[in-house]
Amino acid sequence: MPNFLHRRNFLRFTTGLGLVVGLDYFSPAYAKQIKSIKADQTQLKYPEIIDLIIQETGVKIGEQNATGITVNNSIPAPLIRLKEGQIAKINVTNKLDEDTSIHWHGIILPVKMDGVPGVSFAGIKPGQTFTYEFPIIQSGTYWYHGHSGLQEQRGHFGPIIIDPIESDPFQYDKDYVVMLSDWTFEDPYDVLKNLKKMSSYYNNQKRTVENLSEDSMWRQMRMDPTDIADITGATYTYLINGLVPETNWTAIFKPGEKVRLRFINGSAMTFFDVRIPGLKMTVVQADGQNIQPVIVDEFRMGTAETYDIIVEPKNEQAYTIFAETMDRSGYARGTLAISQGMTAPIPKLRERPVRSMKDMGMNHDMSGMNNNLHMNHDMSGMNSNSTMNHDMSGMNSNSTMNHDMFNDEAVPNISNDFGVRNAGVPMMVQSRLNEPGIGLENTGTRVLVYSDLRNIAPGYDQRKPDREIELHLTGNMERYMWSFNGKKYSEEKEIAFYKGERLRLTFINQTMMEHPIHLHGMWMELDNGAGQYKPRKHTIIVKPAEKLSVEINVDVSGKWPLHCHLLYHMKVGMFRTVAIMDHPVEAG
Ligand SMILES: [Cu+2]
Repeated sequence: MPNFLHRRNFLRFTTGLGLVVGLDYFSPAYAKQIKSIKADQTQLKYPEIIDLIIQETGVKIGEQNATGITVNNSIPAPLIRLKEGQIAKINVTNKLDEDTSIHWHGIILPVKMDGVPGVSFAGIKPGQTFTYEFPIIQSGTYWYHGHSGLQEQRGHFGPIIIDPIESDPFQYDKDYVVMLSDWTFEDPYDVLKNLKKMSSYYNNQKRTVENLSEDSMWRQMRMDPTDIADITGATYTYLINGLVPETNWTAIFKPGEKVRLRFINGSAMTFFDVRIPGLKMTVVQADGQNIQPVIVDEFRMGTAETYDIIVEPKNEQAYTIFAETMDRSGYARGTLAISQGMTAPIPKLRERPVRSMKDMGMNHDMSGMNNNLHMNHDMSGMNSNSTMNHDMSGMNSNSTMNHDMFNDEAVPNISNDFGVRNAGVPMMVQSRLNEPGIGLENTGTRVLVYSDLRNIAPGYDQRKPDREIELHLTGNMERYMWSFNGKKYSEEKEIAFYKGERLRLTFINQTMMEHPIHLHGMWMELDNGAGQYKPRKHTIIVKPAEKLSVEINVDVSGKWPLHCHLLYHMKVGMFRTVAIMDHPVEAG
């Protein structure tokens, strides 16, 4: 370490997004923080070998001292910059006293390099160095993080940029990573314990319900209408590039320049709503994939999603980069400005949203029905299709059978009773891809919706799916149980995909929370009405009482995780291993 950076300063400086491995290894973060990473890619030297060291380090989060899990002494971990077509070779040394790992989120790679202990490899033991080596066959904005225990919550995550061989189909002058995260000074295992004891532990916003019959309905759903986030600003500090709102991470522009901002939601549990008051944002990438540009005022990011946007500030002024949490309990904040030290007004937190009948899978015209009959939480009478149709005469159950095209009609949720692990079963499920999501319905501004996303080019495989699998997202908020099909990972490990098939995977969210579902190793092409231009995603938000489908080319081998990317949901069991099997031989 250069001696002008004695330890204390070094720690402080490295809490900004600073170190670019292999490029300017020793350049301190405060210098990097204000520099655009836009570079002439023909001049950039991409490192052949990258060395990462994972250890516990003292860090400063705002003014407070803490201990985090750092990579090369930094939270977030250093930016890894690679070039499409190269071989990535990354030595990861574990200096913790427990096992660790790195998963390369959204990167298509050989299964042994995917970095999930117990699924793809054995993990990295204390003192051990593991070398990841894989060809880079894509470009865009991604990220990496620990996949061991709850290490990710303690700082074990960082950004990845892969520069394309052929330049991106949009222009920009400045380029910045904006990595969002949530930090707690509590031990993450205590956080989990608290949630298990009382799911509303971090929900200081419980409302007083005026309407008794509605209240009893919520209780039967084992939900409270203010359950928007399990973990809130009550314990979380929200960070941009490792910095608290007061530190005000700042990106510099000259008026008239096009600024690319690579937003990465590296949080453990937080959905962010992002806007830059005074500027229109042109969304050009989603999950690292170029899309047909969409101009918006605001967009929502589920945990683990990425969006690249271009803004073109014209005035000599400052603009606030405002990432408000979905539950409105806090925000991360940075600034776009013509020089360091400038600030712009910080918007007020908006009113906290409450869950609606639609989130419960009920339409308004069904509000008169007898709660006790229909909302009983064990729903033992619900399996019968005829009961449902009798009560909800207006519904068209045939629409469930149409697999060929996107369709957004509500369908009765005739699926199963998944037992205690599934507390409230929505009456109906429907597509919600054209909804911006809870709290963003009536902003009066243009908010990105999933049905806006259209891949820049037609998908490489236009085969119709051979087969459809349904996966139910299930939960019991009151008991903090989260699962698929009512079974947690320890009870049911695997789902089979068949090698070579084109699969339609349909998610049905039986819970009243949004879940960002992540599939490793394969793209999910979201069936959002874009026809041949389905966007490719690695992480997809499934809204309460939503039914949505993705198509997957099963062109890999091995075993790959499929899980909710809310860290604590994954931890308690909302996780499966996808096992790639040979196609069963047809009898006869
Ligand atoms: Cu979840």
